[in-house]
Amino acid sequence: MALLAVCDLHGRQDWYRWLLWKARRSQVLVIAGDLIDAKQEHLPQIRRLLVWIRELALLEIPVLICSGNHDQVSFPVELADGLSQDVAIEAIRRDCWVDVLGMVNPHCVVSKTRLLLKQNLILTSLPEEGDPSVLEHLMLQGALMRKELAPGSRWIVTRHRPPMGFWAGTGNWSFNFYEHIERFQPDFVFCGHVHEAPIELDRCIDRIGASRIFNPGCHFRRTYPCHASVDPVTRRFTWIR
Ligand SMILES: [Mn+2]
Repeated sequence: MALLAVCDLHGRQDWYRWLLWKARRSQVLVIAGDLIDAKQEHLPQIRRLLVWIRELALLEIPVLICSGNHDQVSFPVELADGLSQDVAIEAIRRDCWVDVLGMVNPHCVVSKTRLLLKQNLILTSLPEEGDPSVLEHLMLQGALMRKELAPGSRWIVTRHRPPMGFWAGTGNWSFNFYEHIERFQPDFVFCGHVHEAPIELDRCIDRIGASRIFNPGCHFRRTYPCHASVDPVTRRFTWIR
């Protein structure tokens, strides 16, 4: 099985096209936040992403996505017309537009924990902003699923900001990601946010106990995004930057 992980796509259309092509040969796709670039106009970027996530849905592969600091914008009401009424109402109600991706693509996991029995995977998406108790709940759900429902499955968590002390990751509020990784020991954690750190360190992986922490990094001059390809069973990985 091949899991493909990227982060910090910042609305780059060439990178999203590459990803759609690459996803055909992957079993799981992880995008660790900053899907759009907040410094550019939001509406066209989100509109293109809605088209993209529907194209990806046709491949029927599981996609794990979390929001990043650049994604902290409301769902533009202009886009509600393209959604069913239920989804449109829910989309406008939510604080973050990224959750909408999980509503239009049934294979996309955003801001929740889901067990995929067939793939033997547990996927947890931790949003960039939110009540720390909600994030803790998502981690508890994953830990319980692994213990009670699917022992032997691989648990994959994504959150945009790395845990404190890793790739200059910082706790921006009271949810201490490091402590939660140490406590629950998910198999894999995918982060982003600190674009240059892995490239400067020449290393995209770190550890907290039995957990492997990845940050693929971001290199704007490339025609493809920095990415890590990981086998969740053997833990073997390749990193292209
Ligand atoms: Mn970023």
